[in-house]
Amino acid sequence: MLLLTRRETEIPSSEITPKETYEAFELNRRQLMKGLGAAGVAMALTRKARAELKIDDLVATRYTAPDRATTPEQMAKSYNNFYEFGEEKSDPAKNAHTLVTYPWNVKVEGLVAKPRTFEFGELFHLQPMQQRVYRFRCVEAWSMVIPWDGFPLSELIKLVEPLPKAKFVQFLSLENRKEEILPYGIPWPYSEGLRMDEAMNPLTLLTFGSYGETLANQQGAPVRVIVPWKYGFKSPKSIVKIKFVEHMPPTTWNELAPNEYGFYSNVNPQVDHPRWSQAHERLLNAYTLFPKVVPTLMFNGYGDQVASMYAGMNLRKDF
Ligand SMILES: Nc1nc2c(c(=O)[nH]1)N[C@H]1C(S)=C(S)[C@@H](COP(=O)(O)O)O[C@H]1N2
Ligand SMILES: [Mo]
Repeated sequence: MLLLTRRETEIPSSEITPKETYEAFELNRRQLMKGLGAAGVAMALTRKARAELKIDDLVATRYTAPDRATTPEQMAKSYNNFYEFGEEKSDPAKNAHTLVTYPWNVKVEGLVAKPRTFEFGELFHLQPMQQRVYRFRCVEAWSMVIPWDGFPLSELIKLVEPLPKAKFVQFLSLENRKEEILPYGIPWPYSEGLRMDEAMNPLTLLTFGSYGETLANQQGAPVRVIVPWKYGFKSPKSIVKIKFVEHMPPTTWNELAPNEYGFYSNVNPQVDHPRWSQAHERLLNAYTLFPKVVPTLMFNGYGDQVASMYAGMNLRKDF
């Protein structure tokens, strides 16, 4: 991991990735697209190919880490919330092997000029990969520091050309009642949403991997969204549909308990959850019996990049 600056700054790829590596990837990508076409690219990412894929070799741009140690990889992959696969933090790692991630399509629909269904391989090759080390804050007052691999969701959004009427984006996760269980009477499928400007923010990552490898099933393989300035539940896993809509879409937690989970759910140490404080968090970035407790940062520390989107809003009301 490269730690060049204290804060997340975009570092031109030329400064970090050897030029040859990036050019090789670009060449590879273009040859793949030209020689094989979309179907071929899709074929090139069969389940086996994907399992062997080192996303790290494809990373063209790297964001530097925050002032915190990175969570050990095994910790990030064994302490998860993925209610489709159980209620306990250890359940997803045990149960998510039943998730079938190939073939996988993501349907992009609604208020767009160019609706389109992407086969996973097409989606994967849309843009050069970036690695972004983000703070990740769960609403349950614990947090991790995770290197995610993907590219800004905005790149996909630009491609489908949203209509002026599109004001929100809804994400729907895989619905597979046969293999999965949803506790607390959570309705299928898991739904999340962002306002259009939030979805277009360069920090919002369409995510295919972590720690330089393809996502583990329990992390939401093969593709999820990561929104680092919001509580973790706003980062939907294993998505199959992206829908552009005019009105604020229904979202799983907001529907379930609107007084506890707002639509925006920006990380905010000043607005407590009705049942606990959000002022601090347990920092899960080292193997220790008593994790460090640190103050939670407004917008999870991403205020410079996101606060302007909420200027003039009452963040107690629109929590
Ligand atoms: N489909 C789906 N996405 C989901 C969840 C879920 O239960 N189902 N849990 C959310 C919650 S509460 C958190 S904290 C993060 C956890 O992501 P991680 O396991 O990669 O840390 O995923 C979010 N995305
Ligand atoms: Mo969470």
